[in-house]
Amino acid sequence: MMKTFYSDDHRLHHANAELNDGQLVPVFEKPSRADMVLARVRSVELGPVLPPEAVGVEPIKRVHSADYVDFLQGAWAEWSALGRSNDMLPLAWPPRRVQARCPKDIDGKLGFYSFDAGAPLTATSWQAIYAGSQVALTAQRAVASGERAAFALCRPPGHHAGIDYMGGYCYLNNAAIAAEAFLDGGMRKVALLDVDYHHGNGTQDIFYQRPDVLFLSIHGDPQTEYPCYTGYADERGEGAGLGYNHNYPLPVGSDWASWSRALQDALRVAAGYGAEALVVSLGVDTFADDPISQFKLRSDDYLTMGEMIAELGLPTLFVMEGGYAVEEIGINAVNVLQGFERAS
Ligand code: OKP
Ligand code: ZN
Repeated sequence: MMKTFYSDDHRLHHANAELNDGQLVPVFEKPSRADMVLARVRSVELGPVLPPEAVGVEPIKRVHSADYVDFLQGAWAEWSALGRSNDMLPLAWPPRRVQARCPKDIDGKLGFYSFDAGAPLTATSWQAIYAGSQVALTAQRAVASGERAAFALCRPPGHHAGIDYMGGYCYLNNAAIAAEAFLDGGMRKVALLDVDYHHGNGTQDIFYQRPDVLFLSIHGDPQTEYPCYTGYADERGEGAGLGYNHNYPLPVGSDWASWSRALQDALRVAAGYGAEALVVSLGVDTFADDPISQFKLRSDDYLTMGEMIAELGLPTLFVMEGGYAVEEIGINAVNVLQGFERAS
């Protein structure tokens, strides 16, 4: 039995539109994603579904800057004070070679605290974003107190969110917040494996100069795939963190044969690291029918993925990230968890 942590508050984040191929289209990152995963958790009787505890904002500020968290929390009030009621989207960013200072104006702030226009904020987004972080932290507590594994059914996702910026549907980096909570609870080393189709640039940013979180990410080659500028294999960490960042960029069209070779290598690196816990950024947009991604994994492959992850033998926290083939997202995500359970 694996416990799932979940809050209905995710529904409070439902933006209207995003830019895709030069036009505004309905958002891919929508509430039905989490609803489908929850329905699958229930129909296969994975285990109990539990609400988050009120862990609070402090563990969030261990990972994100206080000014960024305050911005997220207060953004809508600033926006609506100007009489605006559409979703908030940034439209200007500081270019290279300027001394970027955060201005007073909300449009300036939006660009200052983001790296793309892919993270809209609505009137109630903060409540959903915050609830997601509490889901991750509550699931983390369950694993820290002895559960072999737990599932944080977070929405919106988090792995593109860096120390002080949002982007790519992500606002708070739930997986990074949970990894930090393991360390703050007394662990010395945590491994964070990101299996989402997109490079976890935010997670990489947060831990790039640190040796206490090993970051491993398997994703589409940044030469052609979002988030466009990071995820190359030669990004290996910096300073004390050198050697603790491992990227596995794979070409568009990669199938389970090549994807699982990368996973095998990542798991070998993780095994040699001596982690006391594993956090998995669980995106299932590697699925062959995903509408915005281009790997070729099939539903059964996710069972094997879970089995392989279980073989590490570490206390494991799964944190939901991407996956946009809504009809199959529940089957695919829960297959990872069932494969894990089967091999544990
Ligand atoms: C978030 B997560 C594709 C545009 C990509 C942003 C994707 C964000 C993915 N035409 N837009 O990593 O699943
Ligand atoms: Zn993704």
